[in-house]
Amino acid sequence: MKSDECLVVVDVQNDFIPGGALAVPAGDEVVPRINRLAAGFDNVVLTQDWHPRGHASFASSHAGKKPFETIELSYGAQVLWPDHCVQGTPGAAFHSELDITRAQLVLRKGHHRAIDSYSAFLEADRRTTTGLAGYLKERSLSKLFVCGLATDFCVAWTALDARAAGFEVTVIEDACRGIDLDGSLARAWSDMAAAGVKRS
Ligand code: VGL
Ligand code: ZN
Repeated sequence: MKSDECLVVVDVQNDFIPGGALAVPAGDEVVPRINRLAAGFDNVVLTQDWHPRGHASFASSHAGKKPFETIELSYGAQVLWPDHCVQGTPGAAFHSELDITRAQLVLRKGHHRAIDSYSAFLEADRRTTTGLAGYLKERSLSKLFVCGLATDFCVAWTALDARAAGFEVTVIEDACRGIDLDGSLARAWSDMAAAGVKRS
């Protein structure tokens, strides 16, 4: 428990839990683990996937497209998802057993209709920032411990962008669960290792 350390809890929201619109297998298992972890940190930040209706990452926004297909958007390839984490809906809410009382910041991302954001730092156009790096730097939180859902999407992109922004980053594997779409989980771990993300 050090004052330069921060636990970053990624997207532990109902739609990513079994029964939700974009369920991550065994996603619920991270909840008690994260609650235990959070009790040991002075600094805790949560992220929340927070899309407007008709978001560009939803298959339903593109005629003839189905979830899990990939299309080209102005900024590049985009996987299409079922409608999920729509602002203000129960699916976008945090899991009811996630203990968020000690969280100091809830960073919402993916709120621009035309741009997705797996990363809590940089949106999918790779230009628009969320402001999180500035927040953490102003608070001198240089060592980040990342957990949550999903390992191979929002956790991995967040960890990679955190490294690129100069943070020391550890992903806590047993407090994450992945989607694993066409080998994405193995790819995420090798990309993170190559970028100097620690795995614990
Ligand atoms: C996520 C796909 C779409 C995630 C968010 O939290 O990993 N994945 N939106
Ligand atoms: Zn999303």
